[in-house]
Amino acid sequence: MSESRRSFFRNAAVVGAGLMTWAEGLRAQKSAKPDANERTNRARAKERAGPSARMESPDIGDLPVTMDGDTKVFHLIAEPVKRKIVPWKTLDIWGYNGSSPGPTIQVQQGDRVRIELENRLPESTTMHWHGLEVPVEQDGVPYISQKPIAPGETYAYEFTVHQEGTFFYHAHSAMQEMIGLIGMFIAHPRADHAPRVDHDYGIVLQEWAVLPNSSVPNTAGMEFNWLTFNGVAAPLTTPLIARLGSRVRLRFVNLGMDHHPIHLHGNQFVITGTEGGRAPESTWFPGNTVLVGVAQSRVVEFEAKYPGAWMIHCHLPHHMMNSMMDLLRDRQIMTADQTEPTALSQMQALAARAGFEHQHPSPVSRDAEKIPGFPQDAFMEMGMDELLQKPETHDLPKNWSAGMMGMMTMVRVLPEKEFNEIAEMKKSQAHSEEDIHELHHS
Ligand SMILES: [Cu+2]
Repeated sequence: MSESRRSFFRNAAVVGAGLMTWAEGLRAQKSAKPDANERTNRARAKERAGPSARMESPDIGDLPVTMDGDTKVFHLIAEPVKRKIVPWKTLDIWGYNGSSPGPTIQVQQGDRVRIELENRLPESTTMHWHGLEVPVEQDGVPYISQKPIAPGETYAYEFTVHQEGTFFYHAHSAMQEMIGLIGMFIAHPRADHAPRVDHDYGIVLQEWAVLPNSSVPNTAGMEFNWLTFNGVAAPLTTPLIARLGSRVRLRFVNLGMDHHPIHLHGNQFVITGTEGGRAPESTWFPGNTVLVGVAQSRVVEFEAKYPGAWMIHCHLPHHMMNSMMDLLRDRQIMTADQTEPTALSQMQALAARAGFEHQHPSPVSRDAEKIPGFPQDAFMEMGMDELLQKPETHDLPKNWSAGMMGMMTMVRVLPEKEFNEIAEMKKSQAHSEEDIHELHHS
């Protein structure tokens, strides 16, 4: 019996009522005449033995858990953090445990959880469990369901997670949300959803209004100029890796001022879940763009049938670019530089902060500056492959980073050999990081 089945039966024994519902559901499913899709799905599910994929949130980690009897205990620290969002720009924002978004909390449906929230902010805060059905005194609304948690205080939230799905946690005050106090809260179902997925990725969408040469977002401003996936803008976003022939789940969570139409290249997906949990299969329809509204979660799944590096990005044009507001002087009075030498020197000024040499990779015509409207994207591409080396970017085409900006990442669908190569690199990187950690602590 697989581990997940075993733990399911353990849980089921505790909540007998849950078992009944599940067993009835299973019987109902069996008695219905399977259509071709279902047969394929079942065949596929059979091939996919072994433990279910744990959700990965690239560029942010998981919050560690300890046990107190049967209760899962998490310790969240609300605090100011420095977040490098692109190699040449670091923001002063607020987050949890050194990260914004905060580390991901992953639990199993049915778990009893306690989250100790330590407030190291200079002001009061509370925590709201977005989408979770918790007793009202755990709801995290200042003055209404609890007293605000003062700076220096720790407050414990405790509840049982009877749902499954893609939820999130956030401070329940507008400005604190906008300066980064948010994280994902994933509740895995007691029994795996069918069809099983092989890869499961979570992404938090955020936006920031940062004035020129400032590092602190203006949380009252509406001029959003930095758009991030999991707290980083492309090309710093870590590509998602998927094995060719696998089934991939992507979960998007939005807590900003704008709705984001997230588009996947070269594939069709179905929306299999929302901030309310799993959607019935009868509601699934194909698409390749999902609108992730403010305060919503959207979960999509697709079969990774086509090898390649497939973009995933917000399709609002202004959300597919990085801010050039730090280039002062003439950029303030004209749309962009029109001559190559001045454009190059401006871009080099930015590049110098991160320590790389800027060479714009795409040619322009000789009479370009005589054409009204020029330039549009001509000088905006910044190739910095060498600063972005990690297993997930291994072997991408030269200058790949010049094509990536803003709310953008990619899913790299890789044949067995390439997939395993990168998986091995990730594993040995994780080990060497552990070694470094050991060294520092021995
Ligand atoms: Cu967007």
